[in-house]
Amino acid sequence: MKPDIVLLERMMPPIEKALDAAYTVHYLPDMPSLEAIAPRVRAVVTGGGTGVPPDVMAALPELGLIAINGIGTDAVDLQAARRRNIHVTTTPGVLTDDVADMAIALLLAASRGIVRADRYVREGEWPKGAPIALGHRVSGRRMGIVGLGHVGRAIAHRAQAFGMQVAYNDVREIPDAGLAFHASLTDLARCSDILVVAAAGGAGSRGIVNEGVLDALGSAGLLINVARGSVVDESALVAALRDGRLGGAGLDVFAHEPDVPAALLAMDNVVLQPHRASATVETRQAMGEMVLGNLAAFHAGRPLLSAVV
Ligand code: 8YV
Repeated sequence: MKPDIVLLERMMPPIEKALDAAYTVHYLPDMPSLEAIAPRVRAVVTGGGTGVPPDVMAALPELGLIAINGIGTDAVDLQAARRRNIHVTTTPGVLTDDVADMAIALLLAASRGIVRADRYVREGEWPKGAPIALGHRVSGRRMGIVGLGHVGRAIAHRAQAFGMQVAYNDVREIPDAGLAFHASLTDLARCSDILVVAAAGGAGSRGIVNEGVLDALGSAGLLINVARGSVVDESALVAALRDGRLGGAGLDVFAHEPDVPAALLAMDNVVLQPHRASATVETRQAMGEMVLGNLAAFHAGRPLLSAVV
């Protein structure tokens, strides 16, 4: 008999096909209750942003594995997992480049007005000779990176190739980083034209990009977020953009996904993405294979491929 697993977030079709071949998959949003299957479920699969709601974790007494299709663990109660001897796995390494690419895509799109200009062409404004605002140069500008993990470093590498000056803030200085370190996030923002959020979500980073940081970035500054909406005080961000205290933003993540503040939808100095930084065929395939590998190892009693708990 195939083991039962609970799926909390859809995956790409070939991965779901492989899941279906090996497991009886219960897609949580389609289920009225977990009660009937709960005693048989030893593993759940979820996304980094979705995580596992506490009531779902509590409803599965035999749970032994939470396989995250992503690197963020902030939406899973890791302490509860440790207490209950539940393993938690992620998909490290394979999505770093795509997330860094998304940061650069948002940076270019917001700086050069790519989305606005696309609309200008589609809406027939070009032949009319309607005025369109100039963009801003990216090369030579100063980028501040919030969180210099794997993704932060990959963003730094790309920004340097664009001739940007890169500095960073993290909980502590990273000796071999080769980049200017600012112990204060406000100082980093003051010394940056563009602030890129690449820090892990969770209690330690909640709201660290606050009103003071946004004001330090200033009215010509640009905020890019490819990490977690929770790292930025979203109300302060909306207010700063509305009041012209911040120049623009490129956002892939939000505080209450999939809800995006209505005020942002009306701003054309803001570029919005629906949490898609790792959403390429190649990366989602590689992530899905890691999830499949972790599930198979767990059910066979072999060592897990990429356990964080
Ligand atoms: C994914 C993410 O979009 O890695 C993460 O933590 O949030 C993203 O890469 C997500 O995990 C898939 O839902």
